[in-house]
Formats: sequence, C-alpha cells, structure tokens
Amino acid sequence: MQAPVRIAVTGAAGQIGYALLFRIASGQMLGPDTPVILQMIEIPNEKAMKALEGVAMELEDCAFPLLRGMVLTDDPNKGFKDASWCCLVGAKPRGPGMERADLLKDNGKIFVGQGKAIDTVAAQDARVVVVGNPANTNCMIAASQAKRLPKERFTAMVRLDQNRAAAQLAKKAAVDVKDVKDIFIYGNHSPTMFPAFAHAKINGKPVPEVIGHHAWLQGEFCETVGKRGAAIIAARGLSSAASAANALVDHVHSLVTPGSVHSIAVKSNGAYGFDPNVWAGMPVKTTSLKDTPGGYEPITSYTMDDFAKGKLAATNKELVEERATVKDMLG
Ligand code: NAX
Repeated sequence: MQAPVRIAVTGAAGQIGYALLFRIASGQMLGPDTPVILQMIEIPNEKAMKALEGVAMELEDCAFPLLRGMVLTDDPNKGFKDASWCCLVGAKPRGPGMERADLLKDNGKIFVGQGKAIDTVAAQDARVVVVGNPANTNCMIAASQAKRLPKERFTAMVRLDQNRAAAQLAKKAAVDVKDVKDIFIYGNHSPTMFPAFAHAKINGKPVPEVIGHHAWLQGEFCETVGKRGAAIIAARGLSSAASAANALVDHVHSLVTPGSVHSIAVKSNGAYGFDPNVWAGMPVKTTSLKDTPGGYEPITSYTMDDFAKGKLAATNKELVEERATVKDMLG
C-alpha cells in the first residue's frame, strides 16, 4: 500500500462537496490501494465552517479504511499544502439579476487567489481540476497565476457533459450506456459545448449510422446535452450535484488510468481551431504514470465536418469573449 495522497477540495460543505468527499474517501477516485488525506476548504464564514465540521463527522462515521486524515480550513495556503490533487469546486452561484459578466468577474477573483496558493504550497506533482463555473475560464485564470506548475496541470471538467451525451445516445439507440464509446465534448462547459456525435460509436458502429436520424443528432441531441444543467435546476430546484461529483470522480480516475481516453478541458494550444490560449474541452489519452500521475496527451487527429466546424467556432467565440471579460485577472 502506498503513502497517502493529499486531495484538496474547495466548496467542501456545498452540495457537490457532500456528494464527492465520501466517494473519494471510499477509494473510487484514486483506486482501492491508495489511501487519502482530505483537505477540505471552505470560506471564512461560521455557517460554512460549522457545516464542514458536520461533513467531517460523517466521514469519520463511515470508518473508511483508506481515509488517513482530514484537514478543515478556510485558509487556502493550509488547504492546498502538499496536495497532489486540487479539486476547485467552490464558487459563487449566479444570483438573481446577475449578469454572466459579473459572475465571471466575481468568481474570477477566487481563482486568482487559489491559483497563486496552489502554485506556492501544493505538491511538486500537483494537478488541478476546476468544477466551479464558469469552469473553463476559471481554470485559465488559476493557471495564469502559476509560475512553478506547468499549464497542462490545470484542467477543467467537461466529463459531466460527456456522461450526459453518452446516456442520451444510449437511450435513443436503446442500448446499454457501456456500448456507447468515443463520445467527446469540445469547447466550453456551457450550452455552446459540442458533443461530437459523428466520431462516437455504438457497439463499434458509427453513431450516425446506428441512429440514422441526422436532424435529431444535430438538433435535439446537442440541445439536450447543452441545456441539461438548466433542465435539472428546473426539475430539482437545485443544480446537478451527485452527477457532477460522479463526473469529477470519473475525470480524476481516468487521469490516473493509463490508456484511458476521455474529455477534459485543457489549454487548447490551437487544436481544432480553438484560440491557443483558451481552455477548451477535447479528447485526451492518459499517458504513463511514471513521471507524474495524471499526465495526458490531447488527441488532435479527429477531422471535423462543416456542421462540427460551425459548432467549434461558436463555442470558441464564447471562450474568447469570456477571456476578454477577465483579462485584468490573468497573471
Ligand atoms: P453550493 O453553493 O452548494 O456549494 C458551493 C460551496 O463553495 C459553498 O459551501 C461555498 O461556501 C463554497 N465556496 C464559495 N467560495 C469559496 C471559496 N473561495 N473557497 C472555498 N469554498 C468556497 O454549489 P455546488 O452545487 O456544490 O456547485 C459548486 C460549483 O460547481 C458551482 O459553481 C456550480 O455552478 C458548479 N458546477 C459545475 C459543473 C460542471 O460540470 N463543471 C456542474 C455542476 C455545477 O453546476
């Protein structure tokens, strides 16, 4: 059994945090042989810290054999100390009447501070996953603060969108979700994202051939996946939490599983016509764990038809606009 790995989670007392921490502590994120120390970070607010104490009590009551320690803090420099995985979940929700630009700016400030703290105190092999919205741009902001850690260590989550797309395709084709492969998400974690159905396979056959209904794939399918978050808020009165936590477990688990091919948002470096300096969803392949766990290579070889190119251009435009809104926060 290896030494415990320190995992920092911000927004630990929030709804995603509550669905996430128990899965990490049970070994579902890093595997059954990796003990963990949970470093749970909240805001300096009595109610939030009290709630976090309650979560920690419940974690204790689970008697998870892999959980070797807990840190509860409102200080990012303490919370990220020596962490190998930094899961940035905490962010402000969009308030009534709040413009998207205000949300970008408000949340951007959080990620400036957290990016700096991670770069200063986290482990040498630290990797960052941003969930708090707007996730791609927050990730770009955090990465821009880093002087020590390479930019590719900063990723944002589009796995929930990938999982949603796989589930919708399985439902339409009346197959098990495990029979759906190679469905990847491109661009922003927002309704402009593009689930590239033309490359996906169902039982080894191209999805367009199996579904045979192009208008559905280009229309209802893309729309359902892109607006699923809003549909869940409308139904539940709260945003997705268990499925978001599950996607974060998948994101990291895939990054520690060599050979795994999955969608994450990374610095685009110009792949698929994205602006080189935005963080865009795309498929990656996890490489060997020898040097630093979590290494990956973007897969840049898929060809896009005109419909896909239009979708990629639209989601890229949004990412470029988001970057312009927060340009003063980029280190
Ligand atoms: P909650 O409002 O339930 O919890 C957020 C928690 O973060 C709160 O406890 C709050 O005190 C804490 N927090 C706020 N600022 C913090 C900071 N600077 N440091 C540490 N903690 C801080 O939200 P929840 O439902 O858990 O969602 C969290 C974030 O995930 C939101 O930004 C949400 O929009 C985003 N989502 C992202 C998804 C994705 O696929 N990328 C999907 C689900 C979710 O919508």
